[in-house]
Amino acid sequence: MTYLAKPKIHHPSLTRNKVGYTRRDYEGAVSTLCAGCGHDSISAAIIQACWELDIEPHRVAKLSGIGCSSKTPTYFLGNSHGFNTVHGRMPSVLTGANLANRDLLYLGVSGDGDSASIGIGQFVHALRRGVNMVYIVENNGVYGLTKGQFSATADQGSVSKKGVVNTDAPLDLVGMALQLGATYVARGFSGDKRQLVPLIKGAMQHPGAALIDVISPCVAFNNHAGSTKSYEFVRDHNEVANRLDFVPCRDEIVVDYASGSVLDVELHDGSVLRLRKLAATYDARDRTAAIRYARTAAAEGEIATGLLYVDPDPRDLHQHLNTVTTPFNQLGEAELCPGNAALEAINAALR
Ligand SMILES: Cc1ncc(C[n+]2csc(CCOP(=O)(O)OP(=O)(O)O)c2C)c(N)n1
Ligand code: SF4
Ligand SMILES: [Mg+2]
Repeated sequence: MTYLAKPKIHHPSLTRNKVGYTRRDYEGAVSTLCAGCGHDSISAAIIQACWELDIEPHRVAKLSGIGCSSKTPTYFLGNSHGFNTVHGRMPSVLTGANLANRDLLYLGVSGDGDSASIGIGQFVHALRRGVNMVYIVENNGVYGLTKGQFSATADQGSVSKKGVVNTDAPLDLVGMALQLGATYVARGFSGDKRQLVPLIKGAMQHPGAALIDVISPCVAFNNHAGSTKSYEFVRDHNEVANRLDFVPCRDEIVVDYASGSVLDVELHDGSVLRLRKLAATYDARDRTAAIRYARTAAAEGEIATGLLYVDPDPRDLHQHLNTVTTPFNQLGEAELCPGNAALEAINAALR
């Protein structure tokens, strides 16, 4: 209940991370979602990832749209910047904020309705522009907040709680992100925290457009027999491509299993994404192979999860536009207003 405030006092024995915060410092308000909603597990995974990565909460900007999923930023990172936008408009607000201040870590949280229905145009362009962000879609195949209508990610043939069969073809956000040029593409399951936390950590360290499509069952409207987004269905049809470990550059890199089954992807800052391959020949650095792998799994009725694609050397929107590195709020009047002569020169160049 939101009227029950969480106590602010911490037990002195709680473990602190390298920047001096306890795990509790990364929490938010008490969740008002239904008990058992997958979205709450994703919030817990985000809290865990930020604490383990020693991220200072005030360095994070969390943005969302409208929906049960988009409410969740209230329930984590209570000491971070937050912006709850209009339905489906999170990506453009995030893009603007990122262009104004590249020094923050941008976390976009959305739902399948928010991103794949009303916000599909925004989803598409933020990814193809390479906005440096972690974009998490909490995907339950329905509009949970408005009581369970099929969303655009609902599989063809899946059955609603009231027995209606979905006849429309689904949008596959992972397939789209791969095709659109996103440089970190993963799919997780809210019921598999062991897989999800490292996927989020890897995305947070990735300096480019990172999409994580997280299957997140809606226990109120889409967790019955006939749904392909229920806990039972996902557990039975989860085709795991790899297990990811994130090794920060400060930690020693130790190989603890057969090197043939391990792919180490070194990041710009010396950190390493260690992928223990479960699909033997799978190479997460091959975009075409990733598209093929995800499509083949889907055609066989399975859901491909894991880190499906990563570009170890990505470029982002700032590099594409050659923007100034200093955040706008640190620029002085002289830089922000170069004066009439400079404006005249620009206008003259356009005539
Ligand atoms: C412009 C506009 N149109 C429609 C709505 C109604 N609406 C609120 S949330 C929502 C869908 C949310 O679905 P999703 O993003 O999947 O979130 P979930 O609740 O399933 O987590 C809709 C259609 C709205 N708030 N604003
Ligand atoms: S309606 Fe569904 S998505 Fe919304 S809080 Fe309840 S279980 Fe979660
Ligand atoms: Mg939804």
